[in-house]
Amino acid sequence: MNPEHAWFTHDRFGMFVHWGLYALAARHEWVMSREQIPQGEYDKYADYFEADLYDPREWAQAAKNAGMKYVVLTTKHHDGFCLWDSQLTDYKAPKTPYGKDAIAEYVEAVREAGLKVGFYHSIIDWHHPDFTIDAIHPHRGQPDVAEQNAKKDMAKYRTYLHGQVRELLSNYGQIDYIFFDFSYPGGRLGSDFPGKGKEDWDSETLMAMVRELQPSIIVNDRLDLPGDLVTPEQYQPAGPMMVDGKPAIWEACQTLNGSWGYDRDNNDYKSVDLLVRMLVDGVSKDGNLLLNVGPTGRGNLDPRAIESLAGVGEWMRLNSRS
Ligand code: FUL
Repeated sequence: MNPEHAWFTHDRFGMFVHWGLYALAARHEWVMSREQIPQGEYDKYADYFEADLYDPREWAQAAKNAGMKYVVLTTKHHDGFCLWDSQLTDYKAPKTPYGKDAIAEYVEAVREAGLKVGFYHSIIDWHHPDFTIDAIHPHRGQPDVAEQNAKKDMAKYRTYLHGQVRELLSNYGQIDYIFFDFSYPGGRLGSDFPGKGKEDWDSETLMAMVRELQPSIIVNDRLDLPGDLVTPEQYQPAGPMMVDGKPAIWEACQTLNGSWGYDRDNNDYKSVDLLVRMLVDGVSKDGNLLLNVGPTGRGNLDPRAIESLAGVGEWMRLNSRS
């Protein structure tokens, strides 16, 4: 293990934050794909992105009170909307009524709270004009998909992807962790789910750039390349995880209620008891827990999430190590 990554297995517990335009729809971060919402319609959410209750200091405080030691925020999810002031697109928070670079504020607040700073970054992008329409793309049902795809050039998207990651890892000081997403089931050629894979992202070059820009960063395993850790999603592994027969660093990512993005009418919250058990279960198997919150479209944490985190915090105050 890289000794610079020792903090990660020591700290064990982090906060995942899924926040973007989908929070305004308030019914899951995949809403655009699930409901096959055309781009023109989905764009309207950007006109209402005011984020008037966005205060990343409150997020950081809630994380800290829960005993979490790092935070990982979506810079861009699959819908392609960027929370930072990217020079490579206008589809970004600074061009909404909110008008600012939300990532700059986030990084400052999290660092100030003494927590490690992480980014989640989607390598798929349903907004980019050169990103081909595939089986999960919101436009998959359109009658002229083949004609549209014939005009798209994934090489241009790749340049955009690399350029944006360069911005994120150059302009905000030290970034401790990056969670790339998404790995298509079956990779690029999975027969019942033709997707995309490391050739589409040029993952080797991307990974080399990440290491060059941020030598201490921890990178996950979703570029279709081995990373520094493995990331079981919404399940607890049966025991310590292994890769190629060797013990691996791993982190389960889990939701509070089954949705990553804000899902207003979903009351299916895990109990505090279950959340604590998941954390203990993971740590006992030498793993981390990255527990998600999905702030509302206005940027605040839902009271139900605050209550869950506070409950875990109570247990942590009596039982955690520093
Ligand atoms: C998945 C994504 O598709 C989900 O929306 C979420 O971001 C989860 C952490 O990773 O692959």
